[in-house]
Amino acid sequence: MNNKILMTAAILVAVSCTNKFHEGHVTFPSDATDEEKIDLAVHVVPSKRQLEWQKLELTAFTHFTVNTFTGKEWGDGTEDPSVFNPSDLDCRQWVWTLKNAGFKMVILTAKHHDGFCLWPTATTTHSVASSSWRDGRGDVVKELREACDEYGMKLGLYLSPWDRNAESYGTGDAYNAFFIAQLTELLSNYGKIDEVWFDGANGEGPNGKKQEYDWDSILATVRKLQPQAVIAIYGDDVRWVGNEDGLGRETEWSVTPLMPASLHGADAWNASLGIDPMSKDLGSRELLAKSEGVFWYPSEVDVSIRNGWFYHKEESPKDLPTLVDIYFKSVGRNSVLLLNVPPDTTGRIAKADSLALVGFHEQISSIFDTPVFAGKVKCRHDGENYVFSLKSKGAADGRNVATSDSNASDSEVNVAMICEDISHGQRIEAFDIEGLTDEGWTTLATGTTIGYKRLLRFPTTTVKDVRLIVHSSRSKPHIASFDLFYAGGYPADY
Ligand code: FUL
Repeated sequence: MNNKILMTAAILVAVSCTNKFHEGHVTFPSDATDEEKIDLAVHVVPSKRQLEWQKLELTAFTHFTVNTFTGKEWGDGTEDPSVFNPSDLDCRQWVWTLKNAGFKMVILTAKHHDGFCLWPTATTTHSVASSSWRDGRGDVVKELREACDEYGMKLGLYLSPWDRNAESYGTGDAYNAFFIAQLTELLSNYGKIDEVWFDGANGEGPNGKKQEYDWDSILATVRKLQPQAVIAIYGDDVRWVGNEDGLGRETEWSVTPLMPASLHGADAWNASLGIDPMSKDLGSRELLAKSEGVFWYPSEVDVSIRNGWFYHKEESPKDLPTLVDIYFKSVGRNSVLLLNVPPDTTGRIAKADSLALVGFHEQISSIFDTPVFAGKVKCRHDGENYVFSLKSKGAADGRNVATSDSNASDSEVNVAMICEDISHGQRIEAFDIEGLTDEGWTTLATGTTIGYKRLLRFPTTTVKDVRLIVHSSRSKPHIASFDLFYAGGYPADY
């Protein structure tokens, strides 16, 4: 081989190294420079199941158990199973209501901290089989499964690791075997499960002992039985956003040095970086420089439509502006929204909650169904910034566009939606949205991260054209879409 060929081969290797994508996580070489760390972080991409999950955008929780009937938020495990007696359980009504409100998955609390199981498990008598509901022959998980199949809804399951009823809780191996047996039943007998939710809330057992979980075996059970399911919170696919208020961060990185708590050494790793799921900064360049690796660990925003996670008749659903605000601050901040809609004591979603969901869906649809500006994006580099403008009229995906010729007339806009193509990782760090007004190009909104989806609201402005200026990106940005909308007078105060 002559020198020229050798050099070409070396360049090809170098190029293919920087272009190599890492699914899920990457460990930095010990001698990596800060720049090399950034470059590696850019090439961390979601796994297939993480990507599918991210696209759902709207997912729902249904918190339902003995607490629904006792009025508690955390049962203590001493509840008499006979208190569980919904008079008119109707999972079809749950799924129909959620489906019509735009939700793509429903996650049921198959077992909450009180240990009561909503399916007739062989692992304990503390379940629906001991309740008076349907003479002990009912199975909520099965009924929900059937309703999901009927309406084309994905199903996820919440199984609380903390169990205040199980005698073995806190003993280590015995409880791990019990927990894995429950998980095995749920993941073997109820068809395709797309998300498994392991709550971070954990307390001591009745004997005062803290349970040492065998997370390796627990996660391996999910991977073996339902490989397409994402594992949330105590899992390495989906990260708790860090609050229960419906708030994603203004700067929300899906690629982060935060090590999922279920992985070995996570406590020490995260402590050495001074971070936890609630930290404000989970992805800055400074943090990457201190870290030895990064994870694709995207944020899920869990919040309840009411104050409590369980139904309490004295509580009411959040009002429409609050729900729409939550949408903008979760889905619109690079997160999946997991909105809890708790069934009531009849076993149905209460009318007030259904109406709140109808209003929410109508408002979101009225804003986003008809973009004012949309189309294929054209990118150029002006020597300093990447500038994206809209190449053609009409939305790339065939939706109607309110202004058929964006150059022909002035149009009012007050909402922007930008999406990065995250199959190339997450890259953008700072951007402006500009509109062409009678005074020339004017800044409409400013932001930091984009990720899967970023929504911004700004005062209504009349513009002839729009463009996105990316001031800072970790590598060449890949914009999947850039659309502008007019939300009536709705977000006028932002
Ligand atoms: C928390 C739990 O303690 C709450 O009861 C609820 O299930 C929420 C989603 O997670 O950690």
